[in-house]
Amino acid sequence: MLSAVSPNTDLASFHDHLKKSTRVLALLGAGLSASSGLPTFRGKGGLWRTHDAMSLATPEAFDDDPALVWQFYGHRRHMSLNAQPNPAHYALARLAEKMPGFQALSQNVDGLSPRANHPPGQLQLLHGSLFDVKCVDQTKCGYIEINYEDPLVPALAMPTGIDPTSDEARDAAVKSHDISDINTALPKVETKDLPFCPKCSQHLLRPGVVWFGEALPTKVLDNVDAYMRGGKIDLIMVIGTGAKVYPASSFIGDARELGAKVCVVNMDANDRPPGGWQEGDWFFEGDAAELLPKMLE
Ligand code: BV8
Repeated sequence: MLSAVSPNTDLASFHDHLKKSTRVLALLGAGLSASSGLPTFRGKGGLWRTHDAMSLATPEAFDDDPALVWQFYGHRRHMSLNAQPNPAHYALARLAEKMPGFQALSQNVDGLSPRANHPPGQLQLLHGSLFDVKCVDQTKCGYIEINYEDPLVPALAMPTGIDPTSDEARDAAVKSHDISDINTALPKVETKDLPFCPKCSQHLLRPGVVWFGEALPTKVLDNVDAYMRGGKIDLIMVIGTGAKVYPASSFIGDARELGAKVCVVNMDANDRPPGGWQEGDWFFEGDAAELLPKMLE
């Protein structure tokens, strides 16, 4: 059912409200990094078209085929390291410097907000980071490292010459391999060539991201909880996200209950907040990289 309310698109009224605000949240999604050249989950995912990215972002997928999942994450590490933060990442980092009561809640694992020097105390990485690498055994071993190596191990090196996200990679796979699986554009990787834990040397290392079915990091949830308990919230910006993933999407309703007005920044007018538009919401349609510097100046 489409909500009867239609959102405000007037930038001056948004600026007025932001100027009077002291406690502001921003829920960030893959659309924030789209202009940095990183594919969104729902968009054309390049090489991973034949795999729904969500189906690879699970513990079961890793148990079932750790090499394929590591190729997926090795590829995303490669793309993220070769991408640059865009003006939207910088605009949010500048807002954090000016407004101590601003917190960014990012669903992104691409490392671009930290590389835009977003103050770490004002950035909650809800779903971890591609550059945290940890032992699969976090109960007994618990090893974790921050690692920007590309490739992480030689077996995960991107094939030189062809950009694996390009159509020629797809054509190459179609021409030279079984066309049932586009991922044959990448060489077959054996488990023995995947990264193993240097501490316990028994288990594989895994990407330090939160997979579907896994709990978000306790520390991060505690930080969000403490922020929510800090009193009235003036505004939550919902930037470049379909807000379909829980519990991240639930923070929008939580903020509304604490008085926040909602401002959506999205390329797609259909990606409205959960529960639809409410009186006083803003919607700015377009590329976050274009809009945010204007909105937050
Ligand atoms: C948990 C890290 C419990 C990995 C990610 C049924 C109903 C409700 C919930 C569930 C359910 N079944 C299961 C669940 C729970 C599940 C969930 O929500 N599933 C969804 C699919 C329904 N959630 C979980 O499993 C979470 N854990 O619940 O744990 C628990 C508790 C205790 C103990 C044990 C367990 C964990 C969820 C975290 C999953 N990990 N990422 C990785 O990245 O590989 S989620 C991943 O997908 C992203 O991080 C992000 O959150 C999500 C993708 O969403 P978006 O960021 O919105 O990206 P998307 O491509 O979808 O959209 C892009 C948007 O940008 C679009 O709107 C587009 O229009 C816009 N856009 C594009 N370009 C631009 C733009 N906007 C502006 N400018 C542009 N240029």
